[in-house]
Amino acid sequence: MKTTRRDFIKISSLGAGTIALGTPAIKFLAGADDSENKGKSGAVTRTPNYCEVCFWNCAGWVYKNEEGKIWKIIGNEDDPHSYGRFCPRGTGGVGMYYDEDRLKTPLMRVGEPGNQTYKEISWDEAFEHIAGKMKEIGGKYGNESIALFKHGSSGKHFGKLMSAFGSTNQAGPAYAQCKGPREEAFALTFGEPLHSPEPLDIRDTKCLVLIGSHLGENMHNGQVQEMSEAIDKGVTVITVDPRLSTAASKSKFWLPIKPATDTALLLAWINVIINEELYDKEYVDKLTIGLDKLKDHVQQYTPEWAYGITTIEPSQIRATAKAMADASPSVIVHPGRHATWYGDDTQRIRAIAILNALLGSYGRRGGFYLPTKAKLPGFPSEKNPNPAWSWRDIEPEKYPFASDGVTNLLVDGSHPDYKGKHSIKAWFVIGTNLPVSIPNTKRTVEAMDNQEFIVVIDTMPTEITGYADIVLPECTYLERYDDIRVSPHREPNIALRMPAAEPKYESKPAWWMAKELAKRLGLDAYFNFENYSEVLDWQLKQIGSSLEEMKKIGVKKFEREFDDLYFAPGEIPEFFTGSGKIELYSSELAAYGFDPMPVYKPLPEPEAGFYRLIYGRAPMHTFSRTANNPNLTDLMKENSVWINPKVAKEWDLKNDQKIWLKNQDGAISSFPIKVRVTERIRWDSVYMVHGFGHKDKRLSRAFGHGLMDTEMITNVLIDKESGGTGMRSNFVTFLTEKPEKEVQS
Ligand SMILES: Nc1nc2c(c(=O)[nH]1)N[C@H]1C(S)=C(S)[C@@H](COP(=O)(O)OP(=O)(O)OC[C@H]3O[C@@H](n4cnc5c(=O)[nH]c(N)nc54)[C@H](O)[C@@H]3O)O[C@H]1N2
Ligand SMILES: Nc1nc2c(c(=O)[nH]1)N[C@H]1C(S)=C(S)[C@@H](COP(=O)(O)OP(=O)(O)OC[C@H]3O[C@@H](n4cnc5c(=O)[nH]c(N)nc54)[C@H](O)[C@@H]3O)O[C@H]1N2
Ligand code: SF4
Ligand SMILES: [Mo]
Repeated sequence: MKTTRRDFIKISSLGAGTIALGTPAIKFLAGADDSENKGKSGAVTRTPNYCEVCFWNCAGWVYKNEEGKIWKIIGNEDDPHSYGRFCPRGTGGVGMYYDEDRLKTPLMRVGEPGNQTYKEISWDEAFEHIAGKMKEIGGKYGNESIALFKHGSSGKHFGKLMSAFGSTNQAGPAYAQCKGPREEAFALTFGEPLHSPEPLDIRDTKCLVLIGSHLGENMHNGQVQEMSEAIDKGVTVITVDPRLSTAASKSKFWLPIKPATDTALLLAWINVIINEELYDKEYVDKLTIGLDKLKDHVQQYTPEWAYGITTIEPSQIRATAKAMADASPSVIVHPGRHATWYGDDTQRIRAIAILNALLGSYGRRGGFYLPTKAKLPGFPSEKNPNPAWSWRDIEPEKYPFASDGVTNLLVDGSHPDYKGKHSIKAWFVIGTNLPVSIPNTKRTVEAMDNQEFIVVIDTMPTEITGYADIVLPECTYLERYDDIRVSPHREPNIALRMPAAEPKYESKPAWWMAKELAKRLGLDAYFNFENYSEVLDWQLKQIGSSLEEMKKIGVKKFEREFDDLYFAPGEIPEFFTGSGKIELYSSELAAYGFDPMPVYKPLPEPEAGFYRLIYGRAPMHTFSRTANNPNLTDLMKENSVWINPKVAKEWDLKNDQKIWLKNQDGAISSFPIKVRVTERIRWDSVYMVHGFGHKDKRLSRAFGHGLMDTEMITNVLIDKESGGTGMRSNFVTFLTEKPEKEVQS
């Protein structure tokens, strides 16, 4: 039966469990339908914004009703990230604004560190105290000893403040807990990382290979919509996943691989494509380097060899290799995004990059297009001082290919067991819930306990705020200006975020906090504006627009400067690699003592009675940030643990039964989780959605609902090239009785 876009979208929402479709406020991928506004009085107003519920940053319109209350958010039709439609989380962003559990005032810890009692203080007191501490700690150990952990738009404002203060010890989970290894693997192969949104020409592809990138549950909007379009046009989807994901259920081929063995499958595919001469000869000949070496290298990796490792039949491996080659060059072996799986992640994604190179998909229609972006000049400001050292110096030999701050390296430099010269003594944390986003929470907490001072800037009382000496309440993205969104895409485009309402309670935007702190640190010159709108207006005017114009249109697209969305026929481009070619064999990796071509290395297996813990996304939630959102908890209030019927039978587990989990290191979950017995998961693994099982009681809807996967992730396999933290190396067993354990909040 032919699948239509409508089916795909419907199924992707049903596949993930219990959600009520059609509630007026939240529709799945709600369109930019304005009809509800027709006939209303002129008092209905709309302001442009781009969504912060996830980092796809879709641009949309925030509507206020006749009473001036924020009422709904819909997509902006000119926006290439959303194509005018929002996902349930984006629509539900309204709930973030109305959440009555929000942080409301600045808070200061009362009493000893570790004591979680806070008193309300004024903004003035907060800034005086923080600036005093920064000067004191900076004076004792150097300004570099103050680190910044950040994620999201508001992190950038504190990034500016810290750089002006003299610390480039800045990092976010979007690198070492997410796409770090992928970025380095693509940079090593093609000379450039992929960035976000990834330049995948999904709408024109003929074959899409998803290797644990579960589009449909991973709701990266533009990609999901382009995939739906491709499905309408009859694309061949090949999904490699130990779980029958939504995408797998829509695929021509589902390869239910044994987890942790993907590199073996990728190498076998490379073997078939080279040996059966299925690769794009002209492209490989002219644009790449190292084919002969690669050919020799993969002779050992036959489909028959891979079968014993991956459990995927050789005939399936050959058939899928053929399907990719038939579609070449309009084929995408999806690079994934959350790439930190098994500690061999740069190498695994190098295999993906190599496969794309052999298929000639990079720079070709239906493969990877060549993105472009608007050139928005920075607001004039003082030059930053040169710090004496930075995150790389914490462990100079480690992670030579890391091109961005490594969060876990900052944790290492903050930990009491650190013996080097470059200790971290204080943390600023903005927009990231570190105890749940960085694996091995115990170590993160030890590092925090070892700090002289911690400031957390958040919108909600999530776990991280409990470790702060000072908590600063940020207003939501619906109540503030932030930087213009400038992202790479098929055409240059920009989007505006502006406040739709005044900040609720005493919350404030991060740009204002950074500016106020700068004032008290004598760094005013770096923040020489009164309101952030001045910065935006100045920048926009440099590129022929203005704040006034952007307030009306929200998104502006520009012409592409050159007609170079794809390589021209016969063109031999130069790549930013050492050789100027696409490197099938990487001399750079070899020079640093790493495998120049990917090698399969077996990983530890679970003991009897234990199952590999794998995790992923649900369409209606983002990480841990939405678990308390009233609109989204209505759609899904807790996660469940997927268990294969064979295993459930052995353990006598029933659907909806509540169980606790224990991992290989004896870590026991704080809360129980409901069992979901399903054929959709292999017998050797269990699966859950990340982001539930909150431990802070101030999150009234999220506290104690479901289980936090991070609690079970104590064994971390670090990618030696990039520093990415592999998190899928943990094994759990089931406890059917409530364990003796105190739950702390
Ligand atoms: N176990 C496990 N760990 C993971 C993952 C996983 O799947 N499982 N996924 C990894 C991936 S891919 C990523 S990208 C990271 C994500 O890591 P994080 O971005 O740390 O994820 P969240 O859990 O959503 O935490 C976001 C925090 O920012 C706050 N926040 C939200 N909006 C704002 C705002 O506008 N201003 C401010 N100041 N704060 C705000 C939220 O309240 C919350 O405390 O996690 C990584 N870690
Ligand atoms: N709704 C929603 N969408 C999101 C987010 C969100 O929080 N919510 N977060 C966004 C962010 S920042 C990121 S990084 C992306 C992450 O999303 P992706 O990069 O697309 O996916 P992952 O989370 O790595 O992959 C999860 C899938 O990998 C499968 N898997 C587990 N182990 C293995 C294995 O060994 N081999 C293979 N082949 N598959 C395996 C799981 O069964 C699951 O289906 O999602 C983005 N989109
Ligand atoms: S994909 Fe959804 S949550 Fe993410 S930015 Fe777009 S609308 Fe917001
Ligand atoms: Mo991510």
